[in-house]
Amino acid sequence: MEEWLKRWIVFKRVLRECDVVLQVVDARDAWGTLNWSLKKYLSKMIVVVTKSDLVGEKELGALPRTLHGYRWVAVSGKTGEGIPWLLEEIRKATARRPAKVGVVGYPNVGKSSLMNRLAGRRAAKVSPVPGQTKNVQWVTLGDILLYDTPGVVPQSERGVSLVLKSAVAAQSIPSPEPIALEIIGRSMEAAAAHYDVPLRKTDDAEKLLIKIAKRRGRLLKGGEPDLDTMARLVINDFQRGKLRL
Ligand SMILES: Nc1nc2c(ncn2[C@@H]2O[C@H](COP(=O)(O)OP(=O)(O)OP(=O)(O)O)[C@@H](O)[C@H]2O)c(=O)[nH]1
Ligand SMILES: [Mg+2]
Repeated sequence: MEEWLKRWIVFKRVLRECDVVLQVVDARDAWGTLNWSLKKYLSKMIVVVTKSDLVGEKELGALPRTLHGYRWVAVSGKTGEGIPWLLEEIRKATARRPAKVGVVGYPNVGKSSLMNRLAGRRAAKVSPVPGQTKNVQWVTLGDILLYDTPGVVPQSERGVSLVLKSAVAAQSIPSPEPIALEIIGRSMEAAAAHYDVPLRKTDDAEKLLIKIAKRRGRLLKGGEPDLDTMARLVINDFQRGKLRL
C-alpha cells in the first residue's frame, strides 16, 4: 500500500475515534502548518502551537485568539513550557475516562516531541527528518491514552483522478475510502438518492457513506459499517455509470 494512503487511514481513524484531537502546528508558521480542512472536528480539537521557544513573545502575541476558529495553546516540546496548561485543557475537553487523545499534524511539526513531553518520558522517536513516525503509537498517561500519528499534509489528489477516469479498477485500489468520499462529495444529493438514504443538512460525505453501508447491509462482525467494501461498491457504481453525479 502506498505510504500516503497508510498515513491517511491512520489519520482519519484517530480523528474519528479520539475524544480530543491535538492538531499540532509549528509556531514559526502556525497558519501554514494548520490543516484548514478539519473544521468538522472543531468541537474536539485543540490546536497546539509548538516550538514556541523558537519565536518571540511578540510573534505569539500577534496570533489571533482563535486560529480560523480553533482555540489554541502555545507550548514547547523542547523546554516543556505550556505543557501543564495543555494537560489541564485536555482534561477539561472531555469527561470520558480513559480519554483518547490523538496527536495529528503536518510532518515534522513536533508531534512526537509533544507526546513525549506530555507523557514525561521518551516514548516516541523524534527526528529532524519528516516522516519519522510511520505508524500510530500510543502511551498511557494516567487516565489519558495518547496516540501519536504519522504526519500528513492535507489530502492530495494523487491517484484519485485516475480512479475517477476509470483508469484504475475499484478492486485494485488499496484504500478506496478517500476516493469514494471524493465521489460522494461531488453530489451528496445524487448519492443519497441513488442509494435511497435520507440526507440531512449536517451530513458530510463520510456520514453519508456510513449510512449507505448500513442501508446496503455492509456491516463488519461487530455491526460497524464496512466502509472499505462499501467504498469499493461506490467506486464501482461510479465507474460503471450507475451512480450519476
Ligand atoms: N526547538 C524546538 N524543536 C522542536 C520542538 N518540538 C520538536 N522539535 C524538533 O523538531 C523536529 C521534529 O520533531 P518530531 O517530534 O519528530 O516531529 P513529528 O511531528 O513527530 O514528525 P513526523 O513524525 O516526522 O511527522 C525534531 O528535530 C525535534 O527536535 C520544540 O518545541 N522546540
Ligand atoms: Mg513523529
